[in-house]
Amino acid sequence: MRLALELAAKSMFTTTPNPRVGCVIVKDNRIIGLGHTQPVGHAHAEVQALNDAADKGFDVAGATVYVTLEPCSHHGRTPPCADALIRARVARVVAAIGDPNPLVAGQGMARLAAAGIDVTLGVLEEEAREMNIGFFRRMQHGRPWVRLKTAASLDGGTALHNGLSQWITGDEARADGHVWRARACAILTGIGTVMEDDPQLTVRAIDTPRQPQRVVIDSRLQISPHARVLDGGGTLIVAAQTDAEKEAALRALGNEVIVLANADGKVDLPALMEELGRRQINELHVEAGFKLNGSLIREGCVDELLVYLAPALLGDAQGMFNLPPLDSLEQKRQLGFHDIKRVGADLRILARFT
Ligand code: AOF
Ligand code: ZN
Repeated sequence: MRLALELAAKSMFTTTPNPRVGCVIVKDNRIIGLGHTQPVGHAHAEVQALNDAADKGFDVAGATVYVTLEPCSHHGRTPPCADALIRARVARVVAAIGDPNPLVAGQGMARLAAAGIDVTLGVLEEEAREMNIGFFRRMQHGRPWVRLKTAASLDGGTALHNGLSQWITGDEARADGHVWRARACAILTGIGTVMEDDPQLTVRAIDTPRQPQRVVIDSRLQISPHARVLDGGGTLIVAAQTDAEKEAALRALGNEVIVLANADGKVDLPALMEELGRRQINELHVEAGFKLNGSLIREGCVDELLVYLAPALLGDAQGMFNLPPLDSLEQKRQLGFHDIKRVGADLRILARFT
């Protein structure tokens, strides 16, 4: 199963909106087939592994199949993996975790068991869930897993009081940040960052076969048609009020505009998360300024902070999150450290809201 998880990681940047799954087929104490999920519409991990074994001339009848997600039982863009395993007459299927997709949800294992195959569920379950944390979140809650990335000095500063912000963290941290961008289904920022930094919001520091969907929160449709985040089109702009002329101009450039307003006339952030869930966004990567960061946290739209901390002090500087002052410690937002790693000269912290 550990090997199957390593195979699943090979599809980290490519399978969205499908989960990343790995599969290992073993017979007579030999590994005879390996597979991992192909891009959407193509083979699932199990079918890849069955084909791999067949290509190498092995007969999989009587073999044991280790797979990091319950085999599917439905006809989606591809036929059910459970049926392929039954046809191949494997003896045993060990799955790390059940598929939360309501179209599957236990039926894959049930179908295998009904065909007389020995089934085991729940091996390295936590690791398997982590591999597809966004897919699980979307299937179970209809929203993406939201990871908010920021970089700051050791004293939490992101920009000088005069607004000047340059690279605080080093090259390694920047490249590492692009790995997190690459695995996300979508990258979100705000109009403030677009106007100040003119970011492209693409993955450039590492090789990737797929660019995430770009999303800009722009309540009053202030975005310039020349903003680099619109390069090549395909960007989703989320406004709180309509402006037919501006919308038409943005659409003519191949972008999409939607209006999602709350009672305060701002973009309704929780509604946006639901909308992104409907659009099959599993992992949402946020790189925004301290105001939007604060609003997303206040509205309960953030699951995880990805913070790069540089060993430097900026003094009286802009913080990472615009949050209101508290009167008592009981009101503090509690997180737990999920992972801490040194990246180049900097620290990378993954912290989750509890
Ligand atoms: C598996 N093995 O490797 C993956 C699975 O439209 P389809 O046919 O590609 O089906 C997509 C669904 O299949 C997806 O939502 C999830 O439930 C399951 N993914 N299942 O047996 C795999 N990636
Ligand atoms: Zn399948």
